[in-house]
Amino acid sequence: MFGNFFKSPKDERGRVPPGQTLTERFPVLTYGPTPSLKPQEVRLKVYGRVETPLELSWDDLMGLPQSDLTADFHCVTRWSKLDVKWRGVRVLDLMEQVRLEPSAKAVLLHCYGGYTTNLLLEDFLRPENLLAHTLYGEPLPRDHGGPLRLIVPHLYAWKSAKWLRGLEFLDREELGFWEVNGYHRRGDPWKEERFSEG
Ligand SMILES: Nc1nc2c(c(=O)[nH]1)N[C@H]1C(S)=C(S)[C@@H](COP(=O)(O)O)O[C@H]1N2
Ligand SMILES: [Mo]
Repeated sequence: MFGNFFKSPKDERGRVPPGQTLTERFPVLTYGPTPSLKPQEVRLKVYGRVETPLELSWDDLMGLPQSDLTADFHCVTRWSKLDVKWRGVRVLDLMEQVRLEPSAKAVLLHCYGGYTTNLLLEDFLRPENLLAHTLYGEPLPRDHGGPLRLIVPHLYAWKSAKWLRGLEFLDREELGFWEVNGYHRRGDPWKEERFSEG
């Protein structure tokens, strides 16, 4: 509270995690191919440790409440971009449609193109997390993950899965693509959780 009292909203102090540099640009970071999907082709599957698996169409997603999010974006390759403006469906609004089994502890995010990344439920079920389809008021560009990507602002951006296709709920943590290849299982930029210790 007091920290913010003396700052203008755009003040950068205290917003750039250790080891990061600000950029005004919005670089594209993709490993592997960039899928090409029309919104009407997108299906979002919700499965695993859920009482009833779901498959949402684009129209289903657009029928859910729509929310705006302004959030800072931190890539583990050491660039950060402040105040990125997204619009989409909050994870918590989507999860109103989903009944998790009590054993559910984690989620593995699956993407068109084969990329995966993992989150614990406590990191996934946060009020700011968004399934984004709009960036600065325009349809989310394909190279930034359009038609649909996840945004998880409090962790490094490799957790913000582009071209999202599935949420697989699990009773234990299962590592995703970068996490298997040496990145940290959680990825908190304020703790510089860049790489796994192992
Ligand atoms: N499907 C998919 N999602 C992904 C990636 C990817 O290669 N494939 N890269 C991640 C990484 S490392 C970062 S930094 C952000 C980059 O998002 P941007 O390309 O919109 O800047 O997307 C993340 N989500
Ligand atoms: Mo990244």
